[in-house]
Amino acid sequence: MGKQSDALFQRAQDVIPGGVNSPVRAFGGVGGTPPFIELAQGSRIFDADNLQYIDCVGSWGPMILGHGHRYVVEAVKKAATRGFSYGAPTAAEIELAEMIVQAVPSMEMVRLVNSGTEATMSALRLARAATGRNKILKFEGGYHGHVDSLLVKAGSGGATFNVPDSAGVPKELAELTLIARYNDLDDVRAQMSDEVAAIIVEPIAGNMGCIPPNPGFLQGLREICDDHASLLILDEVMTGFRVAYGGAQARYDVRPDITTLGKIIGGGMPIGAYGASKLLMEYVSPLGPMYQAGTLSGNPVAVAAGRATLSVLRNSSIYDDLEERSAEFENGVRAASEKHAVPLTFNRVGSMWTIFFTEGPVTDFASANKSNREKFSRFFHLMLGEGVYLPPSQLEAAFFSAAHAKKDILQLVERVDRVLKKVAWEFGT
Ligand code: HOZ
Repeated sequence: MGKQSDALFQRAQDVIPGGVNSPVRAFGGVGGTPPFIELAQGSRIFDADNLQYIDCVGSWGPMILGHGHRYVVEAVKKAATRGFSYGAPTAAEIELAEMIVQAVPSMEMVRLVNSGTEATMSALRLARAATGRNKILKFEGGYHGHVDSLLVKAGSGGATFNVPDSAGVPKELAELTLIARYNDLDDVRAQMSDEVAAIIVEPIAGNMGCIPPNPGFLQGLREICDDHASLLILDEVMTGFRVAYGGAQARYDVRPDITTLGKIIGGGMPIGAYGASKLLMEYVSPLGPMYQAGTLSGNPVAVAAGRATLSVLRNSSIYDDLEERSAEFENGVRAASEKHAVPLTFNRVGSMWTIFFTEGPVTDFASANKSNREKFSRFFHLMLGEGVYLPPSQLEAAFFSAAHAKKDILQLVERVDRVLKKVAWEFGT
């Protein structure tokens, strides 16, 4: 890495655990020093050494319009001049809530929170409050933020660093979390009982790399929940407004009981939301007995960025353009993999994707884990050297934005081709 990033990483490690404020970005999954970012614009990010990268992380998904979109920046500037935080209601938060319920019909009412973690934590509490049950079911390799009940067989950093079950979670609480294999309805049926408050699932897994649901998987979960009078929570923190304006539930035509959303509804600013039918949301305080609160919830600056982002997304052909460019990239990667005889699996839904270093197919956590991590790390660092910023773990999803122009895709394909040639040479085929 450049001299400045190296020095910053050294300095950071004295005062911040691992030098980072969120584990995956410490590069523990690939080794080396993370670039310290100073600026992001469009499809590019720039580090402290003034090195430029094509950004395929996009703040882990929300930057769907690219960095520094003019309209969003203007909205943020205007909101900031009116005050950063009031801890009181505003008209703008009603407008954002209205945009969300119009886009996602299963969310008749929505509560804004400050992160995806807060959204999933609150969704679980709501499911437990409404059903009077304590158990929940999640999937191995599924990650829903750092909620105690959900740091059991978790993906993302937990899986990357081999700590899928976090220390500090009381055993008695972890025991209430049942685990099933993603894309395996028989396993879900075997685990389910009438004691389960809810199944929580990423409709497209994004935290064990990108893994699409098998045809019928989400519908099957809906049926199993109905059979047991349990609730279905779709965690759309990554997929909401990303794979379609109405999220994965619109794309796959499945109606959850509760939905969680994340930073994309704030254009990348700290925000999240959970929502459901009016009947369920009436459990939430001050209407009902389930307590959940937050001074920064509905923060006016984040809400302004969110409204601006959603209004650009709503009135555009962005999803078609993203599909076209992402498919072009996928084809380029597949061709390079064949040309250099490097076996890999390219999983993609719209603009969300992962290149797994295994022949695949990759359909669940076990198959994602068959990837050759050493090869992935080498690929990652060679790509970084080529000016491409990928998620620094085999078990994370990458994202394109509307700012990734055709020429960016062409450059990416050329760079992947060069890098796979080196990988083939170094590792053999
Ligand atoms: N757990 C996040 C990705 N799935 C990473 C968050 C971050 O490091 O910012």
